[in-house]
Amino acid sequence: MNKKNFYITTPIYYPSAKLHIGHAYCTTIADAIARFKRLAGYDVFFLTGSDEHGQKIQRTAESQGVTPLEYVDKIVEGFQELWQRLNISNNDFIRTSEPRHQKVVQEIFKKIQDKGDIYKGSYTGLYCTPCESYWTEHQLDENGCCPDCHRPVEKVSEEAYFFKLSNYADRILDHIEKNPDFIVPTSRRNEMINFIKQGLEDLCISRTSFDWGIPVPDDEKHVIYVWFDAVINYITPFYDDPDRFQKFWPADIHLVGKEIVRFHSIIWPAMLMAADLPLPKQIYGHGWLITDSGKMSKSVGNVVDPMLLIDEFSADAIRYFLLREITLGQDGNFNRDALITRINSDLANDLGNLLHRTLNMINKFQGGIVNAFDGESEIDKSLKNDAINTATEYKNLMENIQLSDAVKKVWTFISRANKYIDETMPWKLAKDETQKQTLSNTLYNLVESLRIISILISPLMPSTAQKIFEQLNLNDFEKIQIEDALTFGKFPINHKINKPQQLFPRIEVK
Ligand code: ME8
Repeated sequence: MNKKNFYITTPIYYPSAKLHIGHAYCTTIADAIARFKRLAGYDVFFLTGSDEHGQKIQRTAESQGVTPLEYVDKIVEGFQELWQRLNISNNDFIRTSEPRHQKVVQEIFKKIQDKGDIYKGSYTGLYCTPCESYWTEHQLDENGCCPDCHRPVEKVSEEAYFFKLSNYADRILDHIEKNPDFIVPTSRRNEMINFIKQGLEDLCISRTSFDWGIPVPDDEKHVIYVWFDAVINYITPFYDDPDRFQKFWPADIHLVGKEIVRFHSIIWPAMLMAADLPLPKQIYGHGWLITDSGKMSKSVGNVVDPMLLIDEFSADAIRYFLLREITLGQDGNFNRDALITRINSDLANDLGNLLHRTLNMINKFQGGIVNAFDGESEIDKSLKNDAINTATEYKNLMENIQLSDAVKKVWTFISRANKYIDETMPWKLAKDETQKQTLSNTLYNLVESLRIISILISPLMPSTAQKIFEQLNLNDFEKIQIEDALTFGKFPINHKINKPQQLFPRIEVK
């Protein structure tokens, strides 16, 4: 049988500074989706990377007395270390300074140029260097500054190549209107429709004022505009490999922050149309992490370093918080107190206690052996129904990328299983010889619930899921599939479990 394929991307981040928790947020979401799709039997390609060219990087490198490549090499190493520590399962990592990327960008440029949709002209415009964006007068904010970052723009005049974006306005509008899921959420879609209806101007796609970029083919005085270069990363890994191109392109989801939806849903599709390539299926614009002092941003200096958070609380605790606390598509608050509350109540308490109590009782009352079950009470029946309903609803929610709701579903079931312990009182059953089978049934239902829970949380908190698997002494964690969570009663009988070990220590609040 042919495997189903799935391709998801994150933005490729600028190595102009270390990454903050906002970047970790986007990459964690993409990772949870990628892992869920693998769990659901898809052949997944998950891509992230670094967007290394442009004037801003060149200036920063110069100010530090190093070459741009020396400068980015070091920062990008930090990106990769962060993704490793956060347990990100990307299949490839694109650096736009790599020759494999340069080659594809030049080929696409040439292809569009040969077709007549790239021409040479002269450009005078208002340029925001931090955002690498040109703006027209009417797009500036009320202070005449960049509408995205609100910093001053510079008037720049240069000979330049242009991409005939204006040629594609009608086709793109038509595509957006005919494909309601092309831009999600709807608020972003409406913004894009309004933006296009105001008219699209041709896009200046080359620069001569600096040289840290990919040269324009046959005109090396120009480097290609960093956004034209960057979006092409999404096809770089398989552009020269027709089988893989066929397999993974078009991408299923470009997950991006809401501020760059425009580049992904208008400019990138127009470039693809010009190059006669299919368009991505969906652009998902997620919201921002806000701190008490506003949107987290490198230049404002209110960033939270994810590496320090991982050191302090563990990768899975951070992943849990990001996935649970913020509804995808909306802005969300990042707050240390809220993080600690979640860790203590949901992880240490709800999940940790369920595992600990269950394994402890099996060790204490049955010598660590999970016995066969026989018969079921009304309470057992309701727990089993809840388990299956939870797994089924979780699957639907994850398929619809309602991650936070999916997490909440699982935790409702965890609370329910804890309550089952209180209702059935295994410590009482253990004192009564005639209740031996009921005790076995109860403990069976609990470990089986934990098996299902560990499968459901595996895309969200992969190392915690694996730890639970190990404590349950189950094998083949790597081979689990979502179907394994949809049937109650798969836990092996006469099976020896391990001693419980703490998953999340309680954080003392000073
Ligand atoms: O824009 N909250 O790179 P970038 C949530 N290189 N997400 C945030 C965030 C916040 N406070 N801050 C950043 C670029 N992000 C380009 C992309 S793609 C072809 C080129 C996330 O380093 C969010 O996903 O500025 C946002 O879109 C991305 O980081 C911007 O990263």
